[in-house]
Amino acid sequence: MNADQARQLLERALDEAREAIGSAASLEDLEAARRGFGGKRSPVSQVNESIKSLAPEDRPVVGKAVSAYNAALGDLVDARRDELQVSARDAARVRDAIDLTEGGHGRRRGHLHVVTQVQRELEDVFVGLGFQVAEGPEVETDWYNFEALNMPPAHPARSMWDTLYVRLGRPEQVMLRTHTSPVQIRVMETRKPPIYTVMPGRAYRKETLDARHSPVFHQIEGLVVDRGITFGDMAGTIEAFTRAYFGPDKTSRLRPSFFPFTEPSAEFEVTCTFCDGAGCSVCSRTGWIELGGCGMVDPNVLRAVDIDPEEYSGFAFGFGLDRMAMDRHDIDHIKTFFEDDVRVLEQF
Ligand code: FA5
Repeated sequence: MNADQARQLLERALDEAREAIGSAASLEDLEAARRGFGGKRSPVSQVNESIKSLAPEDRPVVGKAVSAYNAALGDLVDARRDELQVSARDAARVRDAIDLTEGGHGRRRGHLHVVTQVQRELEDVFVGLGFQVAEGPEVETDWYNFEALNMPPAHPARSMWDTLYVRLGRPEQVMLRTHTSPVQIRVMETRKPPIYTVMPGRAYRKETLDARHSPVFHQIEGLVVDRGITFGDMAGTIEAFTRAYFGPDKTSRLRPSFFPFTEPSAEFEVTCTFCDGAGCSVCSRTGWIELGGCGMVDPNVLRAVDIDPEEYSGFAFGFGLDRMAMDRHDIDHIKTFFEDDVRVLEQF
């Protein structure tokens, strides 16, 4: 063998090696190809053996060709090994993947909290009556929670709501809203009449927890402002809501009350859902359950938001969602809603 023949042999061998290595489908195939083209019985081994019998000037030339061949073969093997390892990892990932959506012990889906269910149902009823739904912040300023609602600083009616203040700005100027009524002001500031809106949300009071009082609870507020709105419209709306929500056999009644932001004001009650009005322990034998407060929007409130009380009148109401959920589902303590015991909540 001379130097030219040796070079041609190595070139051919490298072409064949490239072909075999490229089509190796596994690490075992690759190892077999590496041995076939670089091992003891391979063409390069033959060439290596022949170096000592070459003419002295050809020996370094062929020696370099052998080194180049070995380096190229090594690169081909390394590249193919990388490819095979990546595709083996991908295959393992697909094979071993765990479907996290499957769930280990049958499928258990959550559902809305019972108070949220009541809130959504009420929203639906009021939307059906032509109302819109609005929301406001739970942290409020004195202006929205009290002053614009016809309770100037030091007004005695402020004591109707034991307030939790937030340490922000001037003392006692920022608070957790004590009711959803401040959202009335926010709605009237941003929209001109006609206004037909309900405003559900959380309220907070500095109160001791008992069966029907919680320091955090939920209310839904209603506000109507339009031309020629009367007390009769309010009573009719409350009656329409009562029948739509509690059923056509239930009715509502109003009893005189006081709220600084409505005049006249009333408390509204609905037929006791437990005894259908016959009288039971839940309704203290009266046949009626109190839902919340209502009344005609006080002209001072309209003036505070630049609505002319000579042109427009309105009514508002606000009632507690937690107590409605309690009465509907026979739940005897309001804390049930905040303890978040799934075993209890999943029953509703
Ligand atoms: C108000 O909060 C007035 N903003 C309602 C109102 C709105 C009157 C618009 C006129 C016009 P009152 O404090 O009575 O009113 O609360 C209304 C309802 O919220 C109560 O009837 C009760 O159902 C619920 N509620 C009040 N405090 C709590 C409490 N600590 N825990 C659970 N529910 C409560």
